[in-house]
Formats: sequence, structure tokens, C-alpha cells
Amino acid sequence: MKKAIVTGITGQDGAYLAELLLDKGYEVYGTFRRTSSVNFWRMEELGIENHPNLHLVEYDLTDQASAIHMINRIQPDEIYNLAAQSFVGVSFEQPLATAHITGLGAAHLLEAIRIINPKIRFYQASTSEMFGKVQAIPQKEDTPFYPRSPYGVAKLYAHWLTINYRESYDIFGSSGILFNHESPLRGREFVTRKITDSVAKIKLGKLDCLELGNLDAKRDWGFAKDYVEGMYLMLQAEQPDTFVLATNRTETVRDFVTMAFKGAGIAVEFKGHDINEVAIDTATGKTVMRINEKFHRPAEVDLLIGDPSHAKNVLGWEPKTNLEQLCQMMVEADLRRNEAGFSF
Ligand code: NDP
Ligand code: GDR
Repeated sequence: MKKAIVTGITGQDGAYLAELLLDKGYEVYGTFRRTSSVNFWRMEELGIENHPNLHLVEYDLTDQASAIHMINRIQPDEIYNLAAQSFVGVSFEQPLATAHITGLGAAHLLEAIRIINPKIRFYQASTSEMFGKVQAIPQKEDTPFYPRSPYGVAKLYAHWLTINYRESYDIFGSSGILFNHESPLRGREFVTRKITDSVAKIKLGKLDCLELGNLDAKRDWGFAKDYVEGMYLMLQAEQPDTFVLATNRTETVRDFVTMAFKGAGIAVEFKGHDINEVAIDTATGKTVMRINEKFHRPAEVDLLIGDPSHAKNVLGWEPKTNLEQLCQMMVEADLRRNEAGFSF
């Protein structure tokens, strides 16, 4: 039975990846950080929290000794490093914490692999945020990087360190440059889930109006469950490498707002410009979305669109879910949760 460590099991991708690996017969060691109250709702939604082959391990990403002890004890075949301070907005407020967790967190694991067993395969959760102020359209593996946030900078360090350990020590370290991927398990601070949860609340009369920042940002949004399959395939490949996972379609935040309201049976039209732009429910004339400047970022990533053809050619990976299906799935999940009186 293969053993895999998944850091960040309490997050969106950690939960989906654990589900996939358990289905494939792996013994999964999911790491979480100690908090005063447990945060296992995603594993509960997937029904895997009591799986006999799932082991939850307390682990501090910022502690080198902790990485060495954990890897030495478990002796895994594969490590998927998904844990991170992953919210771009917060990284502007907490740049050093982001560097420690998101950047050095990967270094601690790579060092432990080098010391304990260089045959352990390593996946690093890299990101399209590393392209930032984009230097080419669409973005692919050899597009130059230009990160626009402390988060993007920290991820770039971890990305290059993975490549450096591959080249220096022959470690099977692969880096997945994943474009935005969403799901009903997405955290509510990220824009898609914030929108679908608010749309559900507006539909049910629990909220009057949704507040957003930059509506013009364009993102390449895919479904998280499709993307964790790509992570798995990267560690089964013959050679370690860098792969872009994306859908090759880009839409604005404004488009996603329209799509989500439509999914709940509400038609909206946009009026006004810049900070005065609003979305009006065409049936009632009520304002259901307005701009709040506090959601604007000091520096923005304007346009992301990825070219996943390398992953398709080498791994046979392709996204299976389009944006309309993804948005509808998220709206329906949030309507269900809000109707039942709870929402995570
Ligand atoms: P989430 O924010 O949902 O999950 C992040 C995980 O990291 C959670 O388990 C979280 O724990 C854990 N974590 C955060 N801070 C710490 C810390 N100080 N110590 C230990 N654990 C910590 O992210 P996703 O699942 O969406 O993303 C997974 C990875 O992929 C991340 O590294 C992200 O940066 C990267 N990525 C994500 C993309 C996306 O669109 N989703 C795209 C490209 C890359 P807790 O639950 O306790 O907060
Ligand atoms: P992103 O995702 O920064 O791309 O990082 P997020 O959903 O936070 O923002 C996407 C775009 O929407 C704009 N936006 C808002 N964003 C949030 N969160 N809240 C708002 O109210 C709002 N209004 C407009 C943002 O400015 C941005 O342009 C995600 C994370 O998962 C990272 O960890 C990952 O690496 C990248 O995706 C790829």
C-alpha cells in the first residue's frame, strides 16, 4: 500500500486530493495545524473523515525539526505540499508570515526529503499568481514570471527551490502551476465562493447586497476536483517536471457575478462605472451588488489564461468541467446549505 503525506488536508484541495488517494488505495497522512477548534468540515462533506486509511497528523510547516520527525516516522512514497497562507489579499497585510508558511514551508519539506530519503516524490502547489503582470498570453511553463503580491513572491521561491532540488540532488520534485480552481468546498473569502454564497443568501432573503472589489479582473477558473487528478498524475509520471493546469478560458469577475445570479434564477444588469458600479435585479429594481473599495488590492493581477497543453501531452490531463457547470454546482450547494441554516 502506497503512503502519501498531504499537507493542508483541511483546505479545499487537501480534502479532494485525500479523497482521490484513498479511492486509489493509498494510506493518507493528512497534516493540519493545531487550533482551538477543529476545522474538518470539508472532509466531513466528502465523508472521508473516519476512513480507516486516513490519518490526521499535527504538523507545523514552519518547523524544520517537525518536518524531519514526521517524514522519518511515516516514510512516505509521496508528499503533496498543499498547505499555505493562500489568500493573496492577506499576504499584503502579513508578508512575513506568508513568506515563512508559503515559501519556507516548502524548503523544510525538501530539506527533510534530502536528508531522510531522496527517493520520496514531492509535489509543490505552485500558482498562476507567479505570472502576475503577465508577459505573454496565454501563460505556459516557459512564460517569464512577474509576481504582484507577497504571496506570489513566496510561491515563486518555493517553485524555484523545487526545481533546484530536482537539479541539485536528483529529487523527484514536480511543480504544478495551477490556475484558479474552485468548488463548493472553496473558502468563503475567495471571490467565486463569496459570490455564490451571497447570491444564495440574497435569493433566500437573508442578505440584501453583495460587496466586491475589482470586477474587471479576468481569471481562468476550473474545478478543484479535476485539478487534484493532475497533481496525482504529476507524481506518477516518468520524470519530474513543471506543468500548467488550466482551462484556457478567461472571464471577468463581473461575468461570474452574472452567471451566479442567473444560476439562482435572478437576472441582473450592471449600471454605473468604477466605484459607483452596481448590479440591479431586473425583476425588482433592487441593488444586489455594489463596490466596496476595501476589497481592492494594492497591486492587481489583471488577466490570467493558461495553456495546459504540456499536461495534456505528457500526463493525458484535461479539465472535465466547464465554468457554467462549476458555477451552477457552487450556487446549488450554497442554496442547500443556506436553506438548511448553515454555511461554512
Ligand atoms: P486553502 O486555503 O483552502 O487551504 C490551505 C491549507 O493550508 C489549509 O489546510 C490551511 O489550514 C493550511 N495552512 C494555512 N496556513 C497554515 C499554517 N500556518 N500552518 C499549517 N497549515 C496551514 O487552499 P487551496 O486548497 O485552495 O489550495 C491548496 C494549495 O494550492 C495552496 O498552497 C494554494 O496556495 C495553492 N494554489 C491554489 C489555487 C486555487 O485556485 N485554489 C491555485 C494555485 C495554487 P487551515 O484550514 O487550518 O487554515
Ligand atoms: P486570487 O483569488 O487572488 O486569484 O487567488 P480571489 O478569488 O481571491 O480573487 C480573484 C480576483 O477577484 C477579485 N475580487 C475579489 N476577490 C476577493 N477575494 N474578494 C472580493 O470581494 C473581490 N472583488 C474582486 C480579486 O481582486 C482578484 O482579481 C486564488 C488563490 O486561491 C491563490 O491561492 C491561488 O494561487 C490563485 O487563486 C491562483
